Amino acid sequence: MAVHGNQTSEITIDTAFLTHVDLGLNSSPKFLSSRYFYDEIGDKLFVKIMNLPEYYLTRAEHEILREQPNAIISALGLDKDTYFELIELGAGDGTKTKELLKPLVAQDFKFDYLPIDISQHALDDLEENLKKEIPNLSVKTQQGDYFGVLESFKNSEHPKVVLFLGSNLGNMEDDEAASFMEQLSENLSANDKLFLGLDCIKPSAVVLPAYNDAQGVTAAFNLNLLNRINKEFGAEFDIWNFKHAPEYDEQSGIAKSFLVSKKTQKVWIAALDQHISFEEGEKIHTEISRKYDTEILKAILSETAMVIQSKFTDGKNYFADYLLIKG
Ligand code: AVJ
Repeated sequence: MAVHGNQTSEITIDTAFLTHVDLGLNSSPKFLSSRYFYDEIGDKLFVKIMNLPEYYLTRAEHEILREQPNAIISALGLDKDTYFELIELGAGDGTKTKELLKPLVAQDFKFDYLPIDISQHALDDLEENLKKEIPNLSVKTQQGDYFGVLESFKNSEHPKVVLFLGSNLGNMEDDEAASFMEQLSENLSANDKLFLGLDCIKPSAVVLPAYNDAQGVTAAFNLNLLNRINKEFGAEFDIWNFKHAPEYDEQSGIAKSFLVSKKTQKVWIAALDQHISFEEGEKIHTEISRKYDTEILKAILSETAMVIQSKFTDGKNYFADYLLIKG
């Protein structure tokens, strides 16, 4: 998986997370950020989500990478004699990426693969797996959040290809996504590439079930945020008093997930020395999963030096991988 939150033991308090909980639950309307979904349990639930019949995103993008690797590689316009860095933001388990790594190695391209993830554990697993499956691949893992690592790009004068897959950009509001892309663009050099995976705008009948699966895995994933607050901050959320409620606006292409209070209640959070009050039906906004089309992507890129060079889609046109080039 990709956008991991901080991995925190129960002894150390994640103060950034606590400050966020204080802010988000004392705001009106209430919110919590999806970046905190990914503790150990959240990571496991997300792996389950990727395998759900309703969650088409991962399968659609995997199909693109599995069926069009050579078209993608040729679009990257790489020179076989020039070393480059293949950087992946939020590498996760590398299942999809291997579809590109294998032919790149087989075709003798000169490159290092630099997967970046906030979770050292995920990186160690990935490195071990790649050693077995693609022994000739040079892997240099980097632990950290995207922004810290983006800065370090500047210190390297090698050509770069950045992978940002899985529609992880969709977890950002449009203004955040725009400034993220600006920052990324500023840290790249002319001709560097970004291969960006985005979920496409499509009917509600397809999108909503992906965020409201029959087995309730996505509900458990969303509710785990409250369990995490219980564990880390001595809170007393009873998750049975909340329900998972996703919404999707077909017009804008924005999916949002909420946790809705089933009744009027007060919840104690020890680390904040505070009760949080909820009315019946009151929502906590926990996630945005934006869907894109080319116009929306262009708007997000408008303040950057990045331009769209090509677009790859799956057979159902559910998902798109855009190849962007820094002008
Ligand atoms: C990992 C951000 C792409 O928004 O679709 C899956 C996370 N949330 N089910 C998404 C997620 C609920 C996922 N991303």
